[in-house]
Amino acid sequence: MDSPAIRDSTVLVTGGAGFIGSHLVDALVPHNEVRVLDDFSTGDPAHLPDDATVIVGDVGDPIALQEAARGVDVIFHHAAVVSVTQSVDNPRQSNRTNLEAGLLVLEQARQEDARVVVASSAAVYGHPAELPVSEAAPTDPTSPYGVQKLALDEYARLYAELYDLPTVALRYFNVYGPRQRGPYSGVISTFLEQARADEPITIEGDGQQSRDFVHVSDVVRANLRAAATDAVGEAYNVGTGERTTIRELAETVRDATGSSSSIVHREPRPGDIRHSGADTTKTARELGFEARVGLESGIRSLVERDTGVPTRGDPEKAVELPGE
Ligand code: UD2
Repeated sequence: MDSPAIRDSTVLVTGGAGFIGSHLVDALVPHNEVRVLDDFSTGDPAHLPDDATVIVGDVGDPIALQEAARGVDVIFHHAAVVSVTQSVDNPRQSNRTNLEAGLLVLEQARQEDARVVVASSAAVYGHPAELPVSEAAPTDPTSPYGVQKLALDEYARLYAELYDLPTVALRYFNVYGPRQRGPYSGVISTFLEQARADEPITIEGDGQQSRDFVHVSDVVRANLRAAATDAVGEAYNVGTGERTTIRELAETVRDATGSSSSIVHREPRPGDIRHSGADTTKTARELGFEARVGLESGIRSLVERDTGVPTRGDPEKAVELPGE
């Protein structure tokens, strides 16, 4: 394994019990003093290693945040309302967590002179005019969630410019991997659950829409790079550069599970993005990051984790990693 990009530091992971945050905590814990601020609204305490210090609280609560951030070198800001639908239903509530709390984190980082890595999203692009979509493409979000992530992403850049705060915004494409579950968890975990239960795999629309699926272990590696880079004050796409249609995905999941599920089509999702895929040039050049886990092997490792069937290589490897 490569040597870790961040060592002997005191770090805070907001949303550290969540899907992405908890994998990041696992990667950081062996070499750093790690604090987690999480209200467990969607995160799971069972995901947290014993070595992390847990502060149970809302990231939007200045007192809790102040306590959690005291003396830290880096804040990884992953606390968020991740459901796009929830943001449409209640824009003010998601704004409070996704934007106002993010601003609090940036302010707290100024006090502590800490680096901040913020979780941004491909949602900032809305319907991309060109594919693959580069960081220089126009931003045109189609949901309150996207607007909130865009504002946070812009604030991160502005704090670098105005206050010389080292910030990095990571624009995640479609992240998948172990621990992703629940009603807003994404198409891969939904298809896997359906396939395991031999229930119909439900494609919304014609299945020709496409996404750039990036494994959570790669997202963790991107965070570790962001914690170390000199190229701050920038936003970076975090994807693989490969697009897969939802139809192909359904077939890949069915094959990998050996399921007898049928593949059925439902009504398309209103407002669905047709195609989404990252231009990874800037991230590779400036952040020195490229995704390593291809979709098929990523899905295979998820299936193996569940069935316990050992296959080629180490199924845990894709999640164990990080390091540069
Ligand atoms: C992703 C992010 C979201 C936001 C958005 C920005 C996830 C989980 N969500 O939403 O947070 O950043 O990108 O554009 O990464 N689908 C089916 N059948 C199902 C479930 C989904 O066909 O049972 C389709 C769905 O209609 C869509 C595609 O799969 O075309 C991906 O859906 P998703 O909810 O996993 O992610 P997405 O791209 O809408």
